[in-house]
Amino acid sequence: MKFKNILYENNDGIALVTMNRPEALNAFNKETLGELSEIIDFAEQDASVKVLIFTGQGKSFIAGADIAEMSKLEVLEGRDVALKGQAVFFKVENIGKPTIAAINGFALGGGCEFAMSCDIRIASEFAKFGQPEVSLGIIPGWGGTQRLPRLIGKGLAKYYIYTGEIFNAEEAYRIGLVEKIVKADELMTTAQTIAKTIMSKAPVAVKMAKGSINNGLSMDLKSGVAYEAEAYATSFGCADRMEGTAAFMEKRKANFAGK
Ligand code: CO8
Repeated sequence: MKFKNILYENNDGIALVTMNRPEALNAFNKETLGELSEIIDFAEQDASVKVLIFTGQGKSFIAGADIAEMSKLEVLEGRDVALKGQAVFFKVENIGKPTIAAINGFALGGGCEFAMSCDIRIASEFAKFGQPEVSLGIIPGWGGTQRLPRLIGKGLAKYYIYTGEIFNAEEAYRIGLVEKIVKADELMTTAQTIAKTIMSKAPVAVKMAKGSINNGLSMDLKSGVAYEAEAYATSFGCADRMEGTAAFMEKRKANFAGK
């Protein structure tokens, strides 16, 4: 698949999605958002794609929304772009396959919001994070006011959103915004190792776990665990459950068919 601002390749089931507008630090313009949306639709349908890894070309992951483009928008156009980005990030969050953000550099504003829509975030030691929108006279509009407090808690989210402070990978790890920090030259191999580990597990079980976590987080606890029981039952009815338990009993490696 060929796009103007994003590189896409499928390496043995791992879709590598590289934001490729380094001259603008991979900022999201409308065109790039459209391309990302197409990629998610495509990867969802392509059964050969098992896991997606997102990263950025050059020194940035994604430096946010394209400020030059944003500065020309009327109020209602701004609202439309906010809604469009939110819809695309919902798609990213809810694709039925695991997603990993391999954050190589700046993950600011919309770039941080995008990373938060992925399932797992790993950061290079040189990554930088922040929601600096208030410096531009706006607030995060692609889910930042909602996903950041869900990930790091209300107080810290307010601190970083009100101050616009840019912080490093160590702080991102300390507050739970990223799951791992690695040396810059180990970022992609670490992301691939995580992807391969997930791929060795029962695919339907992983998909059910994702749905259960994502859906449960917008429910009260009782409804969430009820949802979990149904997702559990789905995994229990799969051939993969028979294979997984048989492999354990027979002391061999499971060979999951994803059914
Ligand atoms: N948009 C457009 N261009 C950008 C962006 C951006 N977000 N970030 C960097 N660039 C461009 C620069 O303009 C520059 O271009 P040029 O070479 O033509 O002058 C090039 O990328 C390189 O950038 P710098 O020279 O600034 O690089 P530095 O290493 O000196 O600085 C920084 C790097 C600190 C990342 C700096 O570029 C910066 O502060 N960028 C802006 C970060 C930011 O504020 N992001 C948040 C944007 S707002 C947002 O994301 C809201 C999302 C919700 C939108 C809702 C709908 C509208």
